[in-house]
Amino acid sequence: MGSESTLVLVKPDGVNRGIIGDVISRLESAGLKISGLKLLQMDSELAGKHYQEHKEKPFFGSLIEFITSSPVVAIVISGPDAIQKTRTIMGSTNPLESAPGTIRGDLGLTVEKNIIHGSANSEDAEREISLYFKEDEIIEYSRSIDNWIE
Ligand code: 3AN
Repeated sequence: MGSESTLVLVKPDGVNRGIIGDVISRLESAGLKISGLKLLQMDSELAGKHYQEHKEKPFFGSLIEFITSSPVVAIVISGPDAIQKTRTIMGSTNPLESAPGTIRGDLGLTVEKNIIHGSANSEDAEREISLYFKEDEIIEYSRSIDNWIE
C-alpha cells in the first residue's frame, strides 16, 4: 500500500496523565512519521464537527464535555497503511477489550478515557485532518529510515 495520512488526537486524559510522549513514541517506533503536530484547546463547535457521526448517540454530550475539558494534542501521522496501522496500535474502543501492547490496552481506563483518537478510514482521515490543520501546517519530508519502512 502507498503512503497515507491519518489524524490522531491525544485526548485530555492522555495530556493530563503526562503520557503524550509515550503515545507518540509508540507510533514513531512502529515506523510512522509525524507530518503535523499541535497542542490545542477544542471548543464545542470543533468537537461537534469532529464527532458529527455520534450526534444522535446518548453519550454525545459527555463526549463533547470530555474532549473540550483540557487541551489535546493533534497529530498528522503518515506512512504506509498509516490509518490501519494506527488503529492497530491504538487497540479497540473499550480498553477492557484492547489487547495488551496496544495504547488503550496498556494505558486506557474506560471507553471515554481511552487516551487516543485515530481516524477510522480514509474519508474520515481527510475530513478530520482538515478540521485541525491548514495545508501549510502539514510538512512532507523524507527520513533516511524511510528506506527501511516503505
Ligand atoms: P473509536 O475511537 O475506537 O473509533 P468510536 O468512533 O466508536 O470509537 O467512538 C468515538 C469515541 O466515542 C470513542 N473513542 C469513545 O471516547 C466514545 N465512545 C464510544 N462509545 C462510547 C460509549 N458507549 N460510551 C461513552 N463513550 C463512548
